[in-house]
Amino acid sequence: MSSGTGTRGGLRAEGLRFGLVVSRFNSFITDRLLESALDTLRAAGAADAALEIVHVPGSFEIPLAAKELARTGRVNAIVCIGCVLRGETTHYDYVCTESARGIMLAQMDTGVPMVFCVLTCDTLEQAIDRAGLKGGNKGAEAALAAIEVADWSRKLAAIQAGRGKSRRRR
Ligand code: INI
Repeated sequence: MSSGTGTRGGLRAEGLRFGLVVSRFNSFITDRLLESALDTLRAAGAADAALEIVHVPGSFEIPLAAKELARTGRVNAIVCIGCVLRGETTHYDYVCTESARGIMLAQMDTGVPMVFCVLTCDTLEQAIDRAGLKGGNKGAEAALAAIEVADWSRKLAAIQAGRGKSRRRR
C-alpha cells in the first residue's frame, strides 16, 4: 500500500510521438522486434505519422542515432532495437556494453526517454524465443515501456513549465 500523490504514465499513445532506432545487424531478429513494437504502438493509438524509424548498421551505432533523433525535438520517446549474438571473440562484450551505456548517456544528455530493446544473447535460439516465439516479443514490451515513459515525461515537463510560469509571476 502506498499513500500520497504520484505521477504515473498511462498506456495510451494518442498525441505522443515515437522514434524507433533499429539495427540492421541480425535483421532476421530486429525486423520482428520492430514489427511488434510498431503494432503495439499503433494498437495503443499512435498515428503512423507519429512514428519515425531510423535504421543503423549495428547496435554500436544506436546511441548516436538516438541522440540525434532526440535532439530534433520531434519525439517523446525512443525505442532502441538491436540484437547482439555472442561469437568466438570479445567483440560481443564491447558492442553490448557500449550500446547500453551509450543509450543511457543519450537519454540523460537529451532528457528524451529511451527504452532498451537490444537483445544480448548467447545463441540464435535465445534471440528467436524473444522475438516472437516462446518468450513473447520484446519489441512489444519495449513499446509499452516507451508509451509509459513518454507519458510521464510529458506530464512532468508540464508541471515544470507551470512552476516556471508561477516563479516568473512573483
Ligand atoms: N552488431 C550487432 O548489432 N549485433 C551483433 O551481434 C554484432 N556482432 O556480432 O558483431 C554487431 N556488430 C557490429 C557493430 O554493432 C558495429 O556495427 C560495427 O562494429 C561497426 O561500428
